[in-house]
Amino acid sequence: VMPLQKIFRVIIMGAPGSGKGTVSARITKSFALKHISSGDILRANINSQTVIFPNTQLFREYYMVKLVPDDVISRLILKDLRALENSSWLLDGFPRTVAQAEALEDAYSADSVVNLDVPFQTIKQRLTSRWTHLPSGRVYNTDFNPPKVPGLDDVTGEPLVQRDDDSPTRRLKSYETQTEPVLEFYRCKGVLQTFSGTETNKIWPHVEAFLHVKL
Ligand code: G5P
Ligand code: MG
Repeated sequence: VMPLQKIFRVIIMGAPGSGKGTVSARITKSFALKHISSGDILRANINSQTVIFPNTQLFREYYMVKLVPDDVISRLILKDLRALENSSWLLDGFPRTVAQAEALEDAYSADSVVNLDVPFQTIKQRLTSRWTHLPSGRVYNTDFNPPKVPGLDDVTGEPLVQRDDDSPTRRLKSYETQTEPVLEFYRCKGVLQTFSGTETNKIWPHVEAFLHVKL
């Protein structure tokens, strides 16, 4: 892991299923950044039945269909970032709306925003070969990272499910209307770096080379 000379704050962006989690895991293997994933934080909160989502059904509804309200997610993420005051971090899944980007900007400025630009058609194909363990949010892909036993979660052995076909479409729509304006927000600040492609393995070397120079 490459140690950093100064504190560095990086955001990774991209549509649902574009590979943010996969690329983040590779980044934190190579660079000393702490990975903060909004999706992981939300899932951890739901699993521990904390006050933010006392109702599992409500969370599922958010998780599958719509975004969590800006004030709820901003409060959660900023609390975690404050605990990392003197560390470098990699933020994944947040901000997803301009209101969230502004809330973040009030506290911290991003040094760099890595944008994964993957065609929607590729993402739709990817999501149809995707299987999810609903209680934990663990995801598998029958081509890319299959479960050890087909149809079963590696950790609990419980059955995996596929989301209804409609849900990727709706999530991509929400990305287009609510999250794409965030890219513009960072483009104006001069920190946006876009990486285009259809395969994570081909995008990754470019991201790695960029961060080597940047960090
Ligand atoms: P999440 O958890 O942030 P999303 O919607 O951003 O979820 P996700 O699923 O986490 O999307 P990702 O991290 O961009 O996608 O991608 P990934 O998991 O690495 O890869 C997706 C799949 O493709 C995996 O199965 C992977 O193995 C496979 N894959 C990767 N690369 C390749 C490849 O090259 N080829 C192939 N064939 N496969 C590949 O958010 C979840 C929910 O939480 C709420 C929302 O409701 C959201 O829907 N939420 C927020 N709400 C409001 N504001 C926020 N800031 C929120 N953050 C989360
Ligand atoms: Mg993710």
